[in-house]
Amino acid sequence: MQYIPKTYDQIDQWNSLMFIYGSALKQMQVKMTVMNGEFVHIYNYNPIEHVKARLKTPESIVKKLKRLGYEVSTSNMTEKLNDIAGVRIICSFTSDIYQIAEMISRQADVTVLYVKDYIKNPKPNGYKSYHMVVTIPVYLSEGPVETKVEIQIRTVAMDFWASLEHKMYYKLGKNVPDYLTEELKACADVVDMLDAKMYSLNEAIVKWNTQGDSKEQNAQEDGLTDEEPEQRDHSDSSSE
Ligand code: 0O2
Repeated sequence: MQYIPKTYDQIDQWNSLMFIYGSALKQMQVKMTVMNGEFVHIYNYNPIEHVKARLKTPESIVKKLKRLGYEVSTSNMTEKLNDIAGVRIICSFTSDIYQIAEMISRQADVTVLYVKDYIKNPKPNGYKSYHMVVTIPVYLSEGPVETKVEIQIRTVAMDFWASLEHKMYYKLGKNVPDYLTEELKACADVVDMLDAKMYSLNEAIVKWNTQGDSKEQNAQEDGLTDEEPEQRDHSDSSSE
């Protein structure tokens, strides 16, 4: 964020910052809804299962700044933290993730600052997700304010794992027995397997449907649709 508007500066910097981040989140949510709607309209398929948006809590902001060794200030908050506004997009298949990421990058007013692909390069604990840090302009009366939003894109299965791991372990950090770490890693492998299986199952269903459609089309071209044999039977019997 390059500047904090003067009018807000006088009132309350914290509240005005959170207002701007909150507005950026709302804009991202609208973008997701439009993108998903367009996809349904064109391909009759919705890649996005659901979207969660959250503003980082004051406690979490202070904790993260301290953990990173920065003084707690509004300027450090906007400069050093990239996930004050966060959007999580949950989709069905890994292939959807890259398609959604591509659609987001193509948006004219979105600037991708960087990407962390924890799907191609999972964390040692097994964490998988696709992270993008982008900026989006929030249009205030004094002009646009480029605002950072962290976007996490993951499958339902990856989200299930990450949510549980977050509750059980991620925030505790150290002092967790090794066997728990190993169990969580083993669960992450199961998630991998499930995602791969569901993907190939879906591919098989799509292929089967497409074959069904082309058989139907061929039959129609040959004059052999489902209804026609019946009609032929009637005409045959009437002629007998
Ligand atoms: P919370 O409570 O979700 O806010 P960067 O922002 O890129 O400068 P950072 O923050 O280390 O550096 O980025 P990273 O590694 O991409 O992680 C950002 C967020 O991803 C985290 O935010 C988590 O939400 C999620 N995340 C990253 N690693 C893990 C993990 O191992 N397990 C789980 N469950 N989530 C993870 P916060 O602020 O750490 O937490």
